[in-house]
Amino acid sequence: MNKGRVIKKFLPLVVIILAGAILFVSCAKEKAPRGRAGGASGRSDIVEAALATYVPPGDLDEYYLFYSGGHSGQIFVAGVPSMRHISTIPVFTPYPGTGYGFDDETKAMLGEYTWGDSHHPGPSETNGDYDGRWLFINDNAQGRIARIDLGDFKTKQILKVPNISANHGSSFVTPNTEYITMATRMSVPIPLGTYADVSEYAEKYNGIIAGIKVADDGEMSLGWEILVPPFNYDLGDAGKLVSEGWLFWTCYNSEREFIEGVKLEVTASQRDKDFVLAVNWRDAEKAVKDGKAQMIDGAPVLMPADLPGSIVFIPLAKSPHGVDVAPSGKWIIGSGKLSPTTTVFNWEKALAAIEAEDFEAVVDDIPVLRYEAVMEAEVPVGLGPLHTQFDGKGFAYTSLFVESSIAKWRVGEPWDVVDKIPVAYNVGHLVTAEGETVNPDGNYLVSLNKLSKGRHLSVGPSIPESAQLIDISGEKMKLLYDAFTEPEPHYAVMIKADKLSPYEVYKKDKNTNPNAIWSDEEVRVERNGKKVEVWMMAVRSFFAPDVIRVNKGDEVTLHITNIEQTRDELHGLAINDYNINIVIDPGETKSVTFTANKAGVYAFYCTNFCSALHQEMQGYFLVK
Ligand code: K7E
Ligand code: CUA
Repeated sequence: MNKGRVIKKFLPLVVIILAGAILFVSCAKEKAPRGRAGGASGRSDIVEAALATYVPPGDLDEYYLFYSGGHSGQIFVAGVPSMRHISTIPVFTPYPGTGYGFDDETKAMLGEYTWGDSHHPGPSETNGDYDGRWLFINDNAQGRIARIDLGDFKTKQILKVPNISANHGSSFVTPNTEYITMATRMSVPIPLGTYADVSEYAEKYNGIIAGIKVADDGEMSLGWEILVPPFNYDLGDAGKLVSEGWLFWTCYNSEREFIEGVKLEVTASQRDKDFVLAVNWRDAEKAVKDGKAQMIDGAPVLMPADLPGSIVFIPLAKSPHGVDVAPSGKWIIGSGKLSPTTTVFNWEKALAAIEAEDFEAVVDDIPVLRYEAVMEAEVPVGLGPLHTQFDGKGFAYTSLFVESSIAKWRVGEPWDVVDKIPVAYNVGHLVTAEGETVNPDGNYLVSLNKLSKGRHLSVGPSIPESAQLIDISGEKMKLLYDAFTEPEPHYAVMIKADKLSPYEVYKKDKNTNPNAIWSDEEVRVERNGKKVEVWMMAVRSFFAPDVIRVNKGDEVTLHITNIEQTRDELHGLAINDYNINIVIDPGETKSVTFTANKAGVYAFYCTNFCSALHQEMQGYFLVK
């Protein structure tokens, strides 16, 4: 065949391909509707998924996704549906990128610890809906809870609570942010610091559950604690609507054993059922007010006997993990890691059973509701159910760790599984858009997987965690996107972007820091014996003063104000070889105190690239 003939023969085909390509490009410009099967529109699932997650340059995502950072002690912020990582909020861990843990204030907040294990972000709520004010998060290692202000995305408070050992069943927030949960995951002798051998586990070890009170300005304080049997209190949730006023925790190891050398995974799986613990927080609050609590290590601690009718166990199979309250508040959904079903409890029936004292047993003064009296359904979701979320359309989504998939099931008769999707791999938590509010959005689900097994470029043996975005707007779930984060997200929350209105600079007139300065005239150095205090200013592109003279052994405090009122004009202050790294946002004032323990000449400079002459933003710290 000569060339001419080949062209003639294939020309029609080339025209068709070109026309197809043009059509595709013009289609691609429209945002693909979510939840349509690829087949119907003639596009492949991959193209559909790409269009559904594509957020064009300059456009913004529809939701914030706040991932807990696990033992990195941080929170990661991403956008949905793009899944792009936008920011990291340091909480329990110093973070040089924002200077967190380097200035006096954040250093004091972190105290003696340089890490935490953040598991469950809990957004503040008004009438059961996210209100965009704060985000709370627990430390599973140190019995702490933190508050992040969603105005500036910064950690404002870290509260350490006495008697709590490993705060895992936290931070679950009541519908009007009255209380946040805390609970002991690993029972120990109370108060902390008491010695008793593990051979005395059943008699001398205890769990504690706690209610953390939140003031109108977000300030957290300990409301009450309750001494509970030495089980492992695991996940929690706050009741709403029908179950408003109640808090729930799952627990395992109701065998109350810790036998040295005998695996807990064996001893804690002997009983067919463990429990969900339910507590009425208003009654606990009242009991403390009525003087029923005893002070243990500075904390008001109630005994279950102080709370008749206000604390109950509900039996749940088997080695429970997640407990999740449905949007109506009527259904309390508990999942046992070793059970092939997830269990739905009817809270109206539970209230009636409490009223009628319809108990099957009493454990350490805590009545146990009769399973048959309160159980509404056992939904055969599949193997290893952990956590459940909701879509606002009458369906629930349960993560199946063992089966490595997510089950979608009907909340209501006939309580059947309607869809399943495999995930890669071994999902822990999952989150739907505003999925634990009274009013879930549906739309998207993120599967927080424990293993990623090579679905990304290899980075050696220490690998990232995987999160998969799934479209839940249609009948069938559809996988859209694989994203990765540093270790190790447990739970995440997805909040509609327009619920938040972060500010972009600290307004000068709102800066109440007594050490703030705004002009050259206020720049000064004061010496008082061996104490040197410097009021310093940073602005494009210089520091004032640009030379600081001290003597070896002086205690130096620098108060530095970034006087910029322009968005994105951050400055940093690093003093070389002195481990000083402060980042000051526009309009912000920070202080850092240290001892000038090395003589010599040390340069300081601005770490944030702030202007064309950013490199010139430097000075000298002279130590005689
Ligand atoms: Cu990883 Cu909520 Cu701490 Cu389940 S927990 S997976
Ligand atoms: Cu200021 Cu660079």
